[in-house]
Amino acid sequence: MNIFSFEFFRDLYLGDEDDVFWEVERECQFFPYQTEFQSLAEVLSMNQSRAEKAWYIGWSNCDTKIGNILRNHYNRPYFLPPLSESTNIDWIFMGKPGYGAHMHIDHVNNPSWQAQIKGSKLWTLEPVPECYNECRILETIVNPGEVIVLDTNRWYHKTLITGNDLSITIGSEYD
Ligand SMILES: O=C(O)CCC(=O)C(=O)O
Repeated sequence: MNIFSFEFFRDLYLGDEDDVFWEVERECQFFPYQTEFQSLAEVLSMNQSRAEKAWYIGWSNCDTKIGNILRNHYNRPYFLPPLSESTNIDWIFMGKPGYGAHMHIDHVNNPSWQAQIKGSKLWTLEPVPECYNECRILETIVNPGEVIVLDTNRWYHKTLITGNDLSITIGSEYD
């Protein structure tokens, strides 16, 4: 929690190894949500006046070298079974209070965990239509140091950054 910051990711991706970053740009998924950004590079190199306006983005790291550096800083969440394996792709979400991801459902292989590193994030979870009579909408705020575990294939979900701080989360699918 003391290491991951906007500056950490900026230096990691935009450092002097252009080839690493190019691979990230080519291969990795990038979610601009409601911003105009077309790439992670644009986000990490935005100027001060842009940084003060609204933004919320996410990306999956698919670069092995960067993945190894990230994983020097965290382990599998302690409450997952020892045989559970996280995929080697990290998901990172970052942005400012008042913004977040729209309501959606995923089509990924596994459930995922997501650790809140900085800032606080309100999650709203809606059951699939088949469960409307049995299941209710859930809301929870995830604070720094907390981890949410969720099957994003089964629960519609949206997020909203609350409080005053930039939100940074990192997570992975696991089986
Ligand atoms: O963390 C967020 O704001 C959105 C995460 C999300 O939508 C997802 O993992 O599918």
